[in-house]
Amino acid sequence: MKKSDKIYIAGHRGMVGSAILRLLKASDYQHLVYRNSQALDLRDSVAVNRYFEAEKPGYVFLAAARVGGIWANQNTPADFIYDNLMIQSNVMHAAYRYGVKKLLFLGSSCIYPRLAPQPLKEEYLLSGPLESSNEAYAVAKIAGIKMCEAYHRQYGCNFVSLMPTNLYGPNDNYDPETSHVFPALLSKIHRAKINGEAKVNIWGSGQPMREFLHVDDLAEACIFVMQSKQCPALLNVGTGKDISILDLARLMAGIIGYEGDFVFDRSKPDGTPRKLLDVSKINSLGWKYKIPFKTGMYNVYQAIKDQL
Ligand code: GFB
Repeated sequence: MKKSDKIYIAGHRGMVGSAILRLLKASDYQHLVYRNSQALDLRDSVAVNRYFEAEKPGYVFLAAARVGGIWANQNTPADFIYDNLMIQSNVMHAAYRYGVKKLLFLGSSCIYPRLAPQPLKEEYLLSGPLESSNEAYAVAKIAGIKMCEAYHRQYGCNFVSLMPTNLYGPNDNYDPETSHVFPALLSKIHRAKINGEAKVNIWGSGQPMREFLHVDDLAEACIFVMQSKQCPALLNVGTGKDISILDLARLMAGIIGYEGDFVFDRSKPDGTPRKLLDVSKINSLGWKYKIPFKTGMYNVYQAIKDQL
């Protein structure tokens, strides 16, 4: 991928897409194209093909998706499976039809079986039942991975899939109902401090383990993989370290300066007990995360606290 190549970032306003766009601009890629969802609804195959016919990008970062935390996934599974299947299928098929040189598809660590051995290796895909709370999203993303492989096998398309762990960073979703745990707890603990509340509500038991990667590290991994001549069809990307939800809350409280207690709302789901990624494959290719968790968390909080 040269600086002068035309690069399409699908989902450029989302947390991942905007991080990729930021890094491409900072790295002096001069021919970046993108459209917001009002101008181009990626669920509309006619509109997507018209866009590809007009733009004919050389490279595509497929970061457009319907995403959300455990509660959104559990309550709106039809939206998650429909939107994600439509978006990814339209973009991949148009990328094939209009001769895209390479496409990078973004999935998620929830594609792996609920109780697969940890850390999760790429080869564990489809080796067991999925976590029920986000099965619709996971099945859509697994279909995307298989579509990349099928288009490679039948048409020789250079389509690869990257599976990030839980993410945090700029441009996250802070809605209390639909957000992921990182922004949700950061917001709840901040507000508890400001309002002098004695307790903060943690959904579930606080025992599940989660791994968190800064989205700027993910953006670097995406460009690294796009530039790689030979890379596996499916690659995990993460830090290889995880933390319990309770310890995450305690770490956040330390950074925010909150000294209250935590209470557990067991009416909310825990989801997968653990989903630590094995990142040895991408590490062996030469990419490793850089942003230490506590530093990343501190920087995110400083940037967002006045808006919480
Ligand atoms: O990040 P999260 O919503 O999704 O929840 P997953 C992670 C854990 O944090 C769960 C707990 O055990 C939640 O019960 N948690 C505690 C909270 N307090 C809160 C809170 O206030 N809000 C939220 N949201 N969680 C997602 C998938 O699973 O992982 C997505 O549903 C995607 O599809 C994403 O794959 C990466 O980590 O469980």
